[in-house]
Amino acid sequence: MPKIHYLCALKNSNMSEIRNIAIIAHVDHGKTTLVDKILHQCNLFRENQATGELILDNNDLERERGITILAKNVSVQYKGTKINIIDTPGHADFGGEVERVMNMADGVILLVDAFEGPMPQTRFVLQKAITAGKKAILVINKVDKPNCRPEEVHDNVFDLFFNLDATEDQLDFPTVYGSSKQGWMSPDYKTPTTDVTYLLDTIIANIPTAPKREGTLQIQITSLDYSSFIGRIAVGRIFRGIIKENMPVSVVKRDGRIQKSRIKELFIFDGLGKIKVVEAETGDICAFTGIEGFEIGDTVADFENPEGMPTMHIDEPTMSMLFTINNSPFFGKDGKFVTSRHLRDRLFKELEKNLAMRVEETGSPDSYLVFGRGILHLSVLIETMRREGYELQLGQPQVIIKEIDGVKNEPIEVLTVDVPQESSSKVIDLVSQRKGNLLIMEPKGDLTHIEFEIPSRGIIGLRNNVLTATAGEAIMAHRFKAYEPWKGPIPSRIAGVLISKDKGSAVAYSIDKLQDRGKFFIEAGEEIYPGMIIGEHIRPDDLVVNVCTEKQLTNMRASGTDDKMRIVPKIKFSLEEAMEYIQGDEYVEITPTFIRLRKIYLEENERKRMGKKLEAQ
Ligand SMILES: Nc1nc2c(ncn2[C@@H]2O[C@H](COP(=O)(O)OP(=O)(O)OP(=O)(O)O)[C@@H](O)[C@H]2O)c(=O)[nH]1
Ligand SMILES: [Mg+2]
Repeated sequence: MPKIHYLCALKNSNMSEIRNIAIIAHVDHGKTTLVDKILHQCNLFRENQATGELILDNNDLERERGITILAKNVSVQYKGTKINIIDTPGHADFGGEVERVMNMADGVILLVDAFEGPMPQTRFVLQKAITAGKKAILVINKVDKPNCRPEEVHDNVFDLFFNLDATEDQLDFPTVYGSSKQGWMSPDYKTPTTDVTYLLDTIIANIPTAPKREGTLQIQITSLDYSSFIGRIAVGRIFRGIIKENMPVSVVKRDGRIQKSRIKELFIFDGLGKIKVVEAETGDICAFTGIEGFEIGDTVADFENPEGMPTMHIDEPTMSMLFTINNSPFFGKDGKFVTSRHLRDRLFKELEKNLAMRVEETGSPDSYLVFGRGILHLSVLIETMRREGYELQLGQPQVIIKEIDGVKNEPIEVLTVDVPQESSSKVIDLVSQRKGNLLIMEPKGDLTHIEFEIPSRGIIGLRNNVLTATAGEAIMAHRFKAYEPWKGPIPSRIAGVLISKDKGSAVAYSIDKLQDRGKFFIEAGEEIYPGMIIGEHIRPDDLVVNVCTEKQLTNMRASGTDDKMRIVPKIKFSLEEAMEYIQGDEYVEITPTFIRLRKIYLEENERKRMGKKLEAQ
């Protein structure tokens, strides 16, 4: 969370011109890098401030993963104009956030990687921008990359605008070429410049000035900032009128109800942070406290004569997972927060700031159904909870099925895979098994670009298989398309698992003996318990194995034979991989230091009984 500077500026020093622009793109195309460079160049870094890369991706998870999770506002002064820039996340799970925050902008920078070209999320965000009537500037980024193809990518993007029904005016977009990483933007990719001023000038020349609307106050709360000290801070663009600190206002809720309230503190964006102000003018983007229990989409309006603004669309969750307390034999060994009360409080607290998340009670006080926008959206919460010291268990992720006109419908996604030509048939096989339909197959540089339509169910767990089949070379991206009638059963995980019979420490000798039965997820010395999943079986059924037995030391040469052991390194799952791996009768056990897989029923007889029961149903 950027630091708030408590400078009391009387008024925004520059009352004349404001430009509001959102920067949108597919994941990893370089948005945050570009915004950082713009900030850098507009000289916002005082000498003692860290000037490392990607200062904007400021929470731990964002930094570690190199992705943006939350949209962020920054602001620079350039040639006497204030430019508010909204950096958005590129991952499909956060697409709803992009659509929403775009409401605060009068134009967008569409960033496209000069090698990859338009990807599924490029199409999605551009579609939203075009429909919302925004003017765009195309930035073809990463032209420093070898094998990049800026001209071809430019033509592809033009076709995309055309196919998305852009107006004549929108089709007439300016194009800027450059390298965010190297910090330059230019009209021509063959002639690098030394800075990003060409882009800033293009913004000033092409993005309309924020209109100054006279009249009573109207701000729609579009996003929120969260501070552990202040709590929730509303963020929105002043559509009409001016806003002042301590001003009495009326809040028009989504359902039309009106709530009297008062603005407390008021901030505008400045560089990476915010500054406290006494008033802010029409067209600017501001943040404020004082409105109790606000919701996204609420309009903050005149105290006497409130006028609401049209409600905005908020994305529905697409996936759910059962979160339950840890009841494995190792519960409480690692975490600080382990009870159902802890879990409940933490999940409901999350709802205050996580806009696309929902939590539902189940029949049991130990379990909650958590609804989110996809695996990444849910895993970000889980990873955060681990770091805070929680232990919990997760059930298999489920896509949300809808009944439409009496017919069972499921979410369908567009999936693109870029892969070396020789691996393309393997990818097509894997995707077809999961009810994917091939739409397009064409060359892209020295790769083959393949596009499919596939049920969301089929994508869960697919990435791992595709990467294995292509020696890690495939680049995959997917994006929700629509709900369509149920496509029928999809084969689940093909392999069975190896399940531990005993409690204790895994022994190298025993693991070694079982290596022909499958691949292990544990290594010697790891503590395991009965019912824990310790490997993948080479056959489709599950196998209970004992890996806690030491070799019987019958003679002195025993240690010599141990030297011959060549244990294949264990398969280490990331959190997301674990979430995608498990089946309906399994859990992922999460603690601050461990990710373990287990059967829900730890005891073999019970497992069999419950399995038969399920089959009978
Ligand atoms: N070669 C090259 N790499 C770049 C360039 N711009 C960004 N990158 C790299 O691309 C990766 C992604 O950059 P980010 O700026 O985090 O991308 P982003 O679009 O903000 O990603 P999300 O927020 O996750 O959607 C980083 O490793 C950058 O260093 C560029 O111009 N050239
Ligand atoms: Mg980013």
